[in-house]
Amino acid sequence: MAEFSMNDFRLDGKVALVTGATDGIGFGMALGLAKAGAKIAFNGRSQEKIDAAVERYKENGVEAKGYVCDVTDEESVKALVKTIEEELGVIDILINNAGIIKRIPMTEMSVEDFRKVVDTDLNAPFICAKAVLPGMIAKGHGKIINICSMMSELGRETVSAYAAAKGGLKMLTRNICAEYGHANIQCNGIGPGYIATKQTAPLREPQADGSRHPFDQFIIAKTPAERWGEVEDLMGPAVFLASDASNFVNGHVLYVDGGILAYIGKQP
Ligand code: NAP
Ligand code: GCO
Repeated sequence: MAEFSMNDFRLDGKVALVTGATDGIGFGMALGLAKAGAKIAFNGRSQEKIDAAVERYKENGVEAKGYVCDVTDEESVKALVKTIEEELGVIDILINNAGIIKRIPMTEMSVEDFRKVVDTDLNAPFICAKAVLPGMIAKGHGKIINICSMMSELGRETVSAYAAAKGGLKMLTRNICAEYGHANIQCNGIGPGYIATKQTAPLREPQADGSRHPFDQFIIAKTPAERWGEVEDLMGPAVFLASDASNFVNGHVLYVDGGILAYIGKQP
């Protein structure tokens, strides 16, 4: 029997691409992977944000390589993967993190807006996974982590496109596992609960009288941990799913939600 070692959690020498890691959850997970030894490549849509992020990585002791690339554009993603292979090496770990949300009641939502969300949150993870898989197959191993959501399991008012995309991403995760598990590729999801980032800032905005936003109060009441998650809460789970310690974990979505999915919520 192979011996277990804490080194199985290390990522020394591994090349990781974290999409949309100029800020928020992606930035936090990329820092986590770097602390475990991985070389970090990340992308975003503007040079300005990339430059600012590279500086923030440096302040945290990480030499990350940032690239301008819109993940919805297949040619741009193919070029990104080629450049990373030349500059850092073949990608061992892909985290499909880039994502957007539009909170619009379904009957008022344009088809264009619906498509834009699905394009970023579902089609782009397909494009990125498709681009890295050949290199991973040739190398004999690979880790793909798709950032899912509470909305991979639950619905709520105004987020039809996001829920459709994140539910689809859960199934894309299982399908990549089913199709490429034989090639020693593990594809898992992380389903963050409600995490304090730019994306959820409007849901935490204090009211004019200084009181907490009703949605903020609702999330505290719905989360057994009684708090919003922080990006740091995603670091350990990301390292685990990127490492050899999870080599027989495949097609799974790890919910990192302070217990939301286990709880019916507090009586008002
Ligand atoms: P965020 O702070 O808004 O960050 C999203 C990132 O995605 C940005 O850094 C943005 O980079 C990038 N991005 C968006 N569209 C892109 C595109 N077309 N190409 C390249 N990059 C793109 O949001 P977050 O809260 O950290 O969310 C990160 C991921 O976690 C998303 O998939 C989100 O759905 C998911 N999630 C969030 C929560 C939460 O509570 N916050 C919970 C569950 C799941 P640029 O602006 O630099 O392009
Ligand atoms: C919303 C939120 C969520 C979170 C997250 C939950 O409007 O309900 O933005 O969708 O961002 O994905 O896990």
